[in-house]
Amino acid sequence: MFDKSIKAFENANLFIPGGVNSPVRAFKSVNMNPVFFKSGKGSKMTDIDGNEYIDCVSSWGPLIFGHANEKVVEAISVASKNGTTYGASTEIETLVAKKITEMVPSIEKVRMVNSGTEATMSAIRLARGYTKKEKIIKFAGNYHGHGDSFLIKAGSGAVTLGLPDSPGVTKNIAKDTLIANFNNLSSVEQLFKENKSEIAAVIVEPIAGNMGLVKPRENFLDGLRKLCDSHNSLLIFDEVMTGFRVAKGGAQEIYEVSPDLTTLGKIIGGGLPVGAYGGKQEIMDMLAPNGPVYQAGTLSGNPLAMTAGLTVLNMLNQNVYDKLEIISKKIEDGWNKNIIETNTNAHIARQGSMITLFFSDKNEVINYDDALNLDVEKYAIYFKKMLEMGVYLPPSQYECLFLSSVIDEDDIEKLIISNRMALENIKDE
Ligand code: KE4
Repeated sequence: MFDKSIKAFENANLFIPGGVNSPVRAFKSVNMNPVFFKSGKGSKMTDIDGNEYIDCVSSWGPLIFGHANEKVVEAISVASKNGTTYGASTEIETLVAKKITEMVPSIEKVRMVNSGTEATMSAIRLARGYTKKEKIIKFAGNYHGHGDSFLIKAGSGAVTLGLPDSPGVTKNIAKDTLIANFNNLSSVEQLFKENKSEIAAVIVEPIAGNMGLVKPRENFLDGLRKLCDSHNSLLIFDEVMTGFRVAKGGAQEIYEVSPDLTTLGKIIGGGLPVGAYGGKQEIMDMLAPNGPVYQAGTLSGNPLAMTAGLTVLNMLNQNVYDKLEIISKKIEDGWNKNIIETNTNAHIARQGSMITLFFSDKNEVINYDDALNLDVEKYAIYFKKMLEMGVYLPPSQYECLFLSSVIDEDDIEKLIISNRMALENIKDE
């Protein structure tokens, strides 16, 4: 079933560290060789052995309209005939920036970069420059990309591989990153008390997606807002995954809490490399060339990526989110029924089209400690069974599914039947 992928992985390992350009793709935590893909169309992906899968990862979020969406492909091919990059300004950058400010009211100005990591790294530098303070608070299990300041108790691929604190991050950097517990306001209050006026910013995934999906508890985000206001620190919402995914205005629209800065990525690139950070004009205007905080990028605002991103953003309307909700709810309900009827120790967390099926004795995961107690071995068996039945899930229990709007009724039926068979199979293991 995977002969060509196995060969391709051997070959990749000759030239690429770990055979991959991003660790989670190595399938290490699901104890199997990674699958190599050759094409995608709509809700399907095909690997180099010719196996077809329903894609439940959507490239970790960007592909909200599925693979090779006609409008996106057409827009990119037209744009590419005029060239691929100029290293100089283009009007489409302004159109994307304007669109983002219209969709996310807390963003008055926005700067484009090339990845979510660049967005979060730049946002905390800006916060430090603006507040003239040096420390930041992040949350155990949150992942904000691979910037040095964030690789402390990081989620996603870091926790997946058991590397939440990476070598290479100096003590001097690490000392300025304070760790709080997600959904635990008193852990944040305590850090503010111990570090008085030294905290530049609190950065949080408003809906955590890198320890599996963990929603904020009542008043958690509002409590962070109040703490930042009373200590003259900035609140940064890392919406690289949730932005334009869970609602047009992201998590901040759903939970009605306005951050000072927001980081974005994934969907705004329409499948091409894009990140962005934005917020209050007064803060953003601290950035060079007007202000003293420096940040730059050769391909930032690249015209192809902007074209793909704007095409996707222009297609996002309430009907899309309503459709995603119907699709996601049907899958959640079908899987919950299977969990009950197979008497499996598992439960589902969902926010819109972001879903995680947790293998756990507990009936909810609310923080990193809960996440560390998940049955990752059972998840690995489940992942493999679903893969063999033609369903592509995130190769880690510490990630989310990202469903696309092109998942149809046949896909839904197959996702529910496959889940049932995989859960029954696990019982027999
Ligand atoms: P990138 O640098 O990978 O574009 O974005 C970093 C990032 C920042 N903030 C949040 C909340 C994120 O989830 C991410 C990256 N997401 C992971 C998936 N959980 C990327 C997958 C990977 O590392 O290959």
